[in-house]
Amino acid sequence: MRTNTGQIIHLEDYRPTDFVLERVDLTFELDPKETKVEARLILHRREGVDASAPLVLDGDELVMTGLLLDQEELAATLYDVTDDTLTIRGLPEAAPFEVTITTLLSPETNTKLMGLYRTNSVYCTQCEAEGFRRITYFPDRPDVLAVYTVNIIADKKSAPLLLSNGNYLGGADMGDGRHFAAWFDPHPKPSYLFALVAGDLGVVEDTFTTLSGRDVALKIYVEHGKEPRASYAMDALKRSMKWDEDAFGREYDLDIFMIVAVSDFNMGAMENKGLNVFNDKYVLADPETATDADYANIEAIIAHEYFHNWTGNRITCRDWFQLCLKEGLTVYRDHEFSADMRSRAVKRIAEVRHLKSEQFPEDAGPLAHPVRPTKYREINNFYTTTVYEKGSEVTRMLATILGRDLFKKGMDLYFERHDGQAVTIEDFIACFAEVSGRDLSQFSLWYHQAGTPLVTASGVYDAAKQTFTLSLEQTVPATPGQSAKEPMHIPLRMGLLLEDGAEADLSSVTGADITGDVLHLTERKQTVVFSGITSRPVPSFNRGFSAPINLHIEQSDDDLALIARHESDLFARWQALNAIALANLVSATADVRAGKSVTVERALIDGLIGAAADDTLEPAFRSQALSLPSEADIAREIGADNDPDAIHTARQQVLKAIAVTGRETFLRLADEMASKAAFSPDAESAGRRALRNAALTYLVHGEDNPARAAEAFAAADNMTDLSHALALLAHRFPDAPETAQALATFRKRFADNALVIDKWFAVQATIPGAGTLDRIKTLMTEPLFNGNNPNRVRSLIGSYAFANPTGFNRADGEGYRFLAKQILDIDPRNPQLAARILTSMRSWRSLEDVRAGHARNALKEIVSATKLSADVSDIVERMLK
Ligand code: 0A1
Ligand code: ZN
Repeated sequence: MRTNTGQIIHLEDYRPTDFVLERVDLTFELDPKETKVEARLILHRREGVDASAPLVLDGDELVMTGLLLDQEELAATLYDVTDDTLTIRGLPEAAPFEVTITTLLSPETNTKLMGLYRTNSVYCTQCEAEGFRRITYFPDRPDVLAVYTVNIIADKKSAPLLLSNGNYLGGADMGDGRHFAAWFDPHPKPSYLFALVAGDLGVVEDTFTTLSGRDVALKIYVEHGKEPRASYAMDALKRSMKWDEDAFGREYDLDIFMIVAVSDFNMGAMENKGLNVFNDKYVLADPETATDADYANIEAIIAHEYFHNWTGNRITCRDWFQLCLKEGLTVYRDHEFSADMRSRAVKRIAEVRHLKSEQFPEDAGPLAHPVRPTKYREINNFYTTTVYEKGSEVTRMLATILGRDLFKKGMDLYFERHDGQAVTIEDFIACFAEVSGRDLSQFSLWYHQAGTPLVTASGVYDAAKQTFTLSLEQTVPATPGQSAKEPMHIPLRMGLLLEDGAEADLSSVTGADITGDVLHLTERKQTVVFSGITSRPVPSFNRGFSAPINLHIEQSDDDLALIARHESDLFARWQALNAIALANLVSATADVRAGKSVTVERALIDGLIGAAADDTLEPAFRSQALSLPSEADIAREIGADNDPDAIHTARQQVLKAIAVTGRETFLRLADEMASKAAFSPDAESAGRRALRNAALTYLVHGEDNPARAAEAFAAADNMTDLSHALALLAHRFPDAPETAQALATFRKRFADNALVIDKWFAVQATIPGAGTLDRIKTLMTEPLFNGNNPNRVRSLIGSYAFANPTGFNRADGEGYRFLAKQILDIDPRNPQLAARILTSMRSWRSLEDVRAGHARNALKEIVSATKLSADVSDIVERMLK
């Protein structure tokens, strides 16, 4: 295990390397137990660097069996090896030199899934962030860009396929049962983008002609027999390639683009140059086994990894502090792609729901950090929703502030100026400052200040003067290591809705800059006066969620209902409905805790049912309108002293009240939205399924028996409907014989499809209530469960900890103790996975005292364990601080 558990890396300590790496030649002789790697590195001393400076290379769990300098064995006095470095002294002053390092690896026993490992008999690598140093000693940092040649030698029978980055050079039979292949990648790249895959896989092939007329071979490799399930991914890939040309003018730059789907992977996917490696969950789909959400995820992740070819690969990060440079920007690009492929408003609603449920809690808890952090202990722990999703929102705000044309100009300049470089956020921002002539220093605070800003707004209408005066105030909460914050530049898209349904003209204004419908909030406090307002206006703020903030405004349900009915921005309509629902759910929770009966407001019931019944709106939007804030959303809104059981009870009662009143509407929708055509994964068909299933959810909650859900389960002809019916049964009627029957049927039908069985695990892990823990313990002894596979662990243990508020937050603390035990069990095998699952406890301080006490004790149990990984100790210590 790595021992650098105490070392903190600081941004301010960044220095370029002493040596410049020119070329890398790698030769792999693959063997499950003993793979030999020979790495030839051609380097020279950087100009101005002291002639006595040694070369220090990174390593991690390596066994070195050879070391040559310019093909000569190196005297033992000229080098040192420690657990994580190789230091070589006495190197030439100016001339280039060649270091040849031989290492031995054991892919089969590499359970961390970093470096070279085996998954289902396939050799595969994962090098981001610091996995390359587990292959050979190397300057393993993103600002070291080199050209790679890779030779792969392996047994011909078990590994007929030998892949690496770049273009295929050639190969040959070696006459001894082995064969070899050589690859050359002409684009200089950092080591984290290196990849090698070898094994026996099936392939789906296609071609794409780029905008300049070059033909690119496209290949998606999957396990034999699964080829038909890769056709949607191929389609998404071709659409991504075309979109990046149309939207950003970015063309692909190699003769071949490959994707390999593997079943053991710590994350979603990886953008290695020309050879993306994917968690198979984000490649494989067909109607029988994939839900509409799975299809949407595949489309988004295929696009994300492909888009990295320019934002990440051609232009990469100078150091890992700049991770958002590639991730925030690439998420923004994949969001825009999906918005163009699907309904923009519905996509935005889903993004904001995700941002609020994942990033807002991170930003409000002990793990909060800036989008561009300034220190880290374990970089793996910074692949966070803040870096990714908030990073994307920051890019979106830049586009909002600059407007479409200037944003595009800035991107063009960025691509032109920095192609082939490893750069910083400052370099990125400078491009936009230059093309717009704007000072973006205040805007840059979004990268540097953690915490979700809170904007409070109140308005006064003066009928005599026909003015509307808006008082705005922003505060950014204190976060770990940052107590005092500066005011930010918050671009608030807004409208003033008038009595007659029209919108006020915002151009006559004092106290703030307004461009189009964007109000630029830049001071701590701002008083903004709009003139020529002919009736009391209803302000609608943060259209399209133009800024990732919390907004507090006293607004009556009537005003919110008006927005929900008349806003021209569809997202804002949903936002208003959601605000009505959230306020009602919070007060319902207080009612439950006070032992009172729950009040469900008319505005909520009418608003939801009205939206659901409105045939002029697209079905996907109506299903989003019907979907109440989650229990976690309610807890976040309450903020402190949370009782998850009370929240659950309150939400169930509200659901039931809506179900009873809206029964006729829901019956009609369940019928009208039923599909008459063959399954298609397109957004419009998915929207109809979503609306039908939302209606079914209410109907089932309004009834006291599982008949309707059981019937839906029996009738389902696709995985979206089937898994939805299964969840309805299990969550609403966990102990009914119909549920046991459906779970058994599902298991039997899909026992040979691990990805579908993950849904079966997740459904059971998220059954509300204290009894679920025992169910999970039993499921862990299931032959279909495999504690070494990250997807299995995430679907059973991860779903429980992240997505089962009542089950996990048992008042007796058993849920936390169980998780602590699992973390300590997983950590030695796979620290990254353990650390990520542990972040499920990030909001423990907002629980009521008894639960918070149990949670603290469980965290203390982890922290006091001997031999924790850097990954887990970093997370647990920050959570306890
Ligand atoms: N760069 C990838 C994410 C990624 C990060 C670390 C990994 O290590 C296991 C794997 C993937 C992306 O943004 O898609
Ligand atoms: Zn990414």
